[in-house]
Amino acid sequence: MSSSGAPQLAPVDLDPRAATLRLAIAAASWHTEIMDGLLAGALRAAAEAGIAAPTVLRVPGSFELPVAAARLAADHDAVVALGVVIRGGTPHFDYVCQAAAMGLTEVSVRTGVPVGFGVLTCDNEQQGLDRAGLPGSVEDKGYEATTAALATALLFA
Ligand code: DLZ
Repeated sequence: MSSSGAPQLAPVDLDPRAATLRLAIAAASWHTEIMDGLLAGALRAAAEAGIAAPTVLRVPGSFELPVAAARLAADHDAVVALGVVIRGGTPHFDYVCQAAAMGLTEVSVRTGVPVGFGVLTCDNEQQGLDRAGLPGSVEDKGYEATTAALATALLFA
């Protein structure tokens, strides 16, 4: 999927009421360096929106993101799910990616709470590093997913 055509959304340009939103970040723990970049980007976007202390919940893997998002959606206005899944030699990749995507979609639609999709589904580690908002990365998917979740939550605030 190409990122060309992405909207130029910046947290500082959001409605100032963004600062009052209850934001939660659910973050998986596989692939530490990439995850650290995604989480830093999400926290940077939150801070730029005026949210100093979002809830951060670490889960073991991306498969656990939907249940975490479901719990967090109960008492937050917006949720961001962060994870990194890297293709291996078995079909496990497809099952984890599908479970995360379908599960997070289900949570969002059922609860009406926006869930930002910051789960990288990569063929190799370099693809993740390129999108993690790290020095040398070309994209910052944690930042983007957080901004999208906040912008969507504001539509209903
Ligand atoms: C098992 C597994 C594998 C092989 N790869 C990843 C991965 O690349 N990224 C990720 O977030 N999680 C991975 N997992 C763990 C699963 O998401 C899950 O935590 C376990 O299957 C336990 O439910």
